[in-house]
Amino acid sequence: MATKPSRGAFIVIEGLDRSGKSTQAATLLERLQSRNIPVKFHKFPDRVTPIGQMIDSYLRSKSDLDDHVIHLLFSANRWELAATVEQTLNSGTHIVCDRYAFSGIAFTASKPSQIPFEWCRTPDISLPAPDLILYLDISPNKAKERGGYGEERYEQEEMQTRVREVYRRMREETMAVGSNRESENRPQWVEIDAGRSVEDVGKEIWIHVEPFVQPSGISKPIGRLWM
Ligand code: 2DT
Ligand code: MG
Repeated sequence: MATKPSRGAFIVIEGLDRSGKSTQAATLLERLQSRNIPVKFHKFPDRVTPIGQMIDSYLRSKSDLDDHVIHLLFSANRWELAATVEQTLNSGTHIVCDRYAFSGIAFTASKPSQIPFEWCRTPDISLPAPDLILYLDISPNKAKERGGYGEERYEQEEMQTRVREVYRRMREETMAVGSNRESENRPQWVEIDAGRSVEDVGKEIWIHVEPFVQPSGISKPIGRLWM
């Protein structure tokens, strides 16, 4: 019988709209479940909670909010699930999460209002940190070719181009923060070329995920964002 992992792995999928996050999250979930590996799925924004409903209304342009306010709501939407995330991981169940704090920073910092990067980062400080960030990289041009963007806020090429720049910066900063510390405490940021076929991207994702979901589990404590 497989021994219970000391804790589950926290795996986040990030990327531009139309980069294939949801498809790949579903594929990964299936892969894990078919191997009887315990896993739970989260997606941010979680549009179901009262805060999530405000976010949903904003994204569908049914309401307008100050850029700072909506940023704080996105962060609060993660904080309302933070305790659950920790409990799930500590119970030995892995988490696959479609978007997290990195989306929060990338999108707000890309707005014309030019809110400082550091301000954007602050509300998410000390949230449970992922062990692995799978960043699905695609050019906004190529993403657009995939049947076009939807009707929601932010789904325009110009915005997506700026968002990609901020993701690049975060990738560097995530590495830099980690480099001052024990390498085993560093969240791993992996960039995946998402312009390829669903199968190829899925295969590469699995190569990166497999070491994190071994029966021996993860022995290091759950990290905190940017600490
Ligand atoms: P989906 O298309 O994945 O439902 O996302 N966003 C998301 C933010 O601006 N801040 C955040 O903190 C998060 C999690 C990205 C809806 C949009 O919301 C953006 C796209
Ligand atoms: Mg979207």
